[in-house]
Amino acid sequence: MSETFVAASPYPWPFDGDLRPANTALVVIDMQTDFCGAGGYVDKMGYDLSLTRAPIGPINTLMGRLRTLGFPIIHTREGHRPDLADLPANKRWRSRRIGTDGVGIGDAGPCGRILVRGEPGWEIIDELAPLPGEIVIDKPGKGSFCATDLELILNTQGIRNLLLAGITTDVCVHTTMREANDRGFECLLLDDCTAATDRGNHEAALKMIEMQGGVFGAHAASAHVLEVLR
Ligand code: C5J
Repeated sequence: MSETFVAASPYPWPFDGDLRPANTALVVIDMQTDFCGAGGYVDKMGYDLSLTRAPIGPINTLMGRLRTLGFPIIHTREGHRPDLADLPANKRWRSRRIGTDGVGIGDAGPCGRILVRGEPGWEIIDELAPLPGEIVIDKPGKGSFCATDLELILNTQGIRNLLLAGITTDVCVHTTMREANDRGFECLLLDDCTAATDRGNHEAALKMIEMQGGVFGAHAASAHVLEVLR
């Protein structure tokens, strides 16, 4: 078997050089209007949308190349049932503390009810819309494994390596990376294909990965992935 390694930190990734479309998926996390669109949840909370929109271009480029090469693309959406039966009271309460109007998850906002499945704000943005046949995981939490069938799907498809993109680096992407790492998946978080609502948090989230020899996996710029896929 020929080995392929991405120039990553803190180690060339994946650990064993076994990087193929049959065992590697791109996971694009929560690129929804609520997290990066005008009038969505993050916008309403008053954060700088240019931060969470920055990964759109790099994800598009990488996703296009990976699709051409036959790598599976998996998308996730954070959201709750319209009856809010899966929305913990503390999550809702905390979300209502941000901003001045007391509006939080489950309440009506400019893009419909915030983080509620089926609402305009919950949709994945047009620029990164899933293609027919691509897997979309609906998750009620921050991690992509909690209360979803993601692990079953990855194991059934023989996928062991995960390229992680999306928003936000410090919350849903990191939680997913940690959950995946504990399940034995080999993770690479993509620096320019992820972003947080705070630049320092993004940088800190990258630095955390480098501890203990790569405590949750590794991270790299998407250019380094594109280099080895040529
Ligand atoms: C958050 C996410 N931050 N996708 N969700 O609430 O990171």
